[in-house]
Amino acid sequence: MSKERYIEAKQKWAEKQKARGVRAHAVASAERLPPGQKLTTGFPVLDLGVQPDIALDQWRLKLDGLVDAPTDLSWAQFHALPQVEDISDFHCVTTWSKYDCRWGGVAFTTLYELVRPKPEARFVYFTSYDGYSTNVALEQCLDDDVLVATSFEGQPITREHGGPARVIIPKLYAWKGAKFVNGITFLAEDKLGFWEVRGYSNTADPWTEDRYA
Ligand SMILES: Nc1nc2c(c(=O)[nH]1)N[C@H]1C(S)=C(S)[C@@H](COP(=O)(O)O)O[C@H]1N2
Ligand SMILES: [Mo]
Repeated sequence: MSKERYIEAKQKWAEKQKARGVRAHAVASAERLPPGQKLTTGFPVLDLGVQPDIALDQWRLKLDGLVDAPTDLSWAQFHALPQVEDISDFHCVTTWSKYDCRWGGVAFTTLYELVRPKPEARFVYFTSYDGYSTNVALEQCLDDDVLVATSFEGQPITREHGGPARVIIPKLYAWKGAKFVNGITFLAEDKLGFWEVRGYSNTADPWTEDRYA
């Protein structure tokens, strides 16, 4: 199941590379704003009141759990992986949306190739330097637009917006994307994250206003 998703994401990337420079927008749809959302041109900050200050030479991204090749990447090792840029829309559950965010970093599919999850891995649990966590089905992480991003609009992601690195999962409400990310664990069983144990929806689909469980 996740194998098919993975192949689909790789195909979409091939098409996107071809269209580079031609397509200016993330989605060329008139119905682009999910129900109950308001468009913002600013960029609000949402966090737990802590914005950890991580020196790049201290930064690590640990990938573990049900994988053949667990690893602990340094900043240099992370940047030695293929880097991509992608433009996507951002939807926060508190009802603001932001269009055409240009994120740069490593595609989730690249990390998937690197660690080779075992067939029984079906869920992903993300952890962060501020104590945050969130969980997503592996299949949803295997969309082509899912990134571990280190740049926004061509600049390093600022600390308030989750730098050095944050997860971007455009098709889900933004709490599913961990800022200050430091761990990605592949699991057989789902494990609820910070907001998911506090009543937020586990599936978080903006198009069905799947906000709270
Ligand atoms: N580590 C961490 N990641 C996080 C959060 C957080 O508090 N800590 N908040 C989430 C929520 S609710 C949203 S809407 C987005 C906000 O990202 P922004 O502050 O860049 O707008 O980050 C998500 N990821
Ligand atoms: Mo949010």
